[in-house]
Amino acid sequence: MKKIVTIQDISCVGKCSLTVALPVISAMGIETAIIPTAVLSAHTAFEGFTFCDLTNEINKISEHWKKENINFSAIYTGYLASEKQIQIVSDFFDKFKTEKNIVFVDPAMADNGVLYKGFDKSFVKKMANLCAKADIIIPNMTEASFILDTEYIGFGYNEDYIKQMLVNLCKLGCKTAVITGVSFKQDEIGVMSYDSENDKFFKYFNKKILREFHGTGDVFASTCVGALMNGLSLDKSLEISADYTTECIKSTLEDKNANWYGVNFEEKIPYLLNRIKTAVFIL
Ligand code: PXL
Repeated sequence: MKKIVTIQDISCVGKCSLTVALPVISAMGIETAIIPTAVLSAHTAFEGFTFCDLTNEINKISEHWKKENINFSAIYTGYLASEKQIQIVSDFFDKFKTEKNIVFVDPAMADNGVLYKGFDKSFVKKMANLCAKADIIIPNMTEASFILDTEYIGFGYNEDYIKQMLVNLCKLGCKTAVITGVSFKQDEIGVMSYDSENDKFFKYFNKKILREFHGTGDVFASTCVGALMNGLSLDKSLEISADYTTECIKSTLEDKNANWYGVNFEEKIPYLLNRIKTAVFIL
C-alpha cells in the first residue's frame, strides 16, 4: 500500500483541509499520514473561530519520522497558517523529497479575487517560493493570479491567457502547474494544466453549477493526489477530480439539509471509488 503525508490544518467543523484529505485519500486505498499545522474550531469563513498553532510540533514530528526511516510516495500540502509554517514545510521537503516521490502543493490562500483572512502579499511571496519547489502545484484562478502578481480576472480571458499563466507558473520552478476554476464560457468550468517537462497542455470542463461552496478546492486536490497514487496519469486524475467535485456539489444542492460550509463529499465516495476502479482496470 502506498503511503502519503498531507500537511494542513484541522478545521474541526467545516469539511475542508484534513477532514477532507484524510477520508478521501484513505478511501482511495492510500495510507494517509498527517501533520496537522493548526487546530481551528471551524474554518476561517466562520465568525469567531478559535485557533491553536502547532508550528512547533512540525519539526518534532518530522525528526521522529526520520529516526524511524519513514518515507512517503507523495507529500501533499494545503492551507498553511503563517510564513513561518511555510518555511518549516519547505525544510520538510528538503528532508523527505526523494527522486521517486512527488511534492504536490495546493497554495490554499485565496478565492474569488481575495486572500483568506490573515494573509498578505508577503505570505503570497513565501507561498510562491514553496510552489517553486513542487512537482505539481494546483492553485485556483485567484491563487494563480496572486502567485504571478497579475491582476485577477474573474471572467472574459481566453485559452492563451491561461496557457501563459501556466507557463509562467512553471517558470517559478515547479514541473507541472494546474489551474482550477477556469471558465471560458458562462456555462462551463474546469481545469487546465501544463506539464513543462513534456511541453504538454491539458484541459477538461464540466457544466457550471451556479452556486459556490467552500472546501471544493480541497476535495479536488485530495482526489487528484489519491488518483495519482493509484497510478493514473495526471490528465485522468484531473478529469476524475473535476467530475467528483461536480458530483459533490450536485449532491449538496439536492440535499435540503446540507450545511452551508462544505460539500457532501461523503455521499459520493462510492462514485469516486467506482471511477478509480474503472480507470485503474483499463490502465
Ligand atoms: O479550504 C481551504 C481552507 C483550509 N483551511 C482553513 C480555511 C480554508 C479556507 O478558507 O479557512 C482553515
